[in-house]
Amino acid sequence: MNSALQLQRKFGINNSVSITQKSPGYPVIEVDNEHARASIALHGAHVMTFQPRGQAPVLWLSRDAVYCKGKAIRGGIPICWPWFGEHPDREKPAHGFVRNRFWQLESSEQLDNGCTRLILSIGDDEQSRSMWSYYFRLRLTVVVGNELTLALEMENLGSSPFTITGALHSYFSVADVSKVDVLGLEDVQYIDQLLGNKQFTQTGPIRFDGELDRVYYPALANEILRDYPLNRDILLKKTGSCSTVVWNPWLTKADSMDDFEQGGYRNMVCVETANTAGNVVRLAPGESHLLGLAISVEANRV
Ligand code: TA6
Repeated sequence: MNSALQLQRKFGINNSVSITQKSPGYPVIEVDNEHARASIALHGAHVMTFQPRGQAPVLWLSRDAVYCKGKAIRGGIPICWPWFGEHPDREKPAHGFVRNRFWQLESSEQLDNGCTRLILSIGDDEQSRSMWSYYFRLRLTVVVGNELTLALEMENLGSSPFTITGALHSYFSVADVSKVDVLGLEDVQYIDQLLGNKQFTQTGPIRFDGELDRVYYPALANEILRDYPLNRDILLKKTGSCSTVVWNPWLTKADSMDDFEQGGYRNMVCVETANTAGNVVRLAPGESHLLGLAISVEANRV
């Protein structure tokens, strides 16, 4: 992988894209255009921050996040692939391995509408095949504008079919987790990961007064994270995802994670654009699938 300086020379764009580094060998793409600011680490192709002009930050990022190879960044939008959650073989990392590895930056482009488009990719190698024996390529296209869009294209490059689960595991920033509603999942079935994966049906908005960890399926509708103190709605439009995971660790679980800043659970909600539990993605040789998410902010429409 190139150094931040080499990447800057190749991909930097005046008044739009610069390449910095969290530490030597840990490059970060900083986008600052007329619509918004954002930052993306090449490690995990991890969107860390997104802030449209005139808005408070949209993504939550832990002050205690760890920036080193092999450790997923706490916050932002981790890419969970090719499996979601714990692997039966506990030797293998939770939420797959692509969030723990450096991706390649393929291109940076300033668009006529003032948005900035970045493409990052990763493929299989000996190390990945030692954990998961398939041949694949992932390509993430990120467009930073007033809306942030992510399009994760996953392709089977091998001669055997494979199935995956995965998610865009988005951490959203909220003023107070006890004063938000998650809308769009009303009447959807969910499994409660805290109650032995028992199945329930959602009635009304999702609200938080303690640890919550649920997989909603089938969940095809767009969702809204309504933040009453900030008087704003975070709109989530998704494609290629049939399940949605909603999570807040609350105090005890958050405190058990060294990279979760003290009290940070009060200012974050995960609404994750997923394919997991009842819905896996099966790719035949040569086939691909697109998992997409568009994040935008509007004044609260209540
Ligand atoms: O998305 C919810 C979840 O699966 C939780 O159970 C919790 O494990 C969370 O993901 C974070 O996982 P991580 O491996 O990033 O600490």
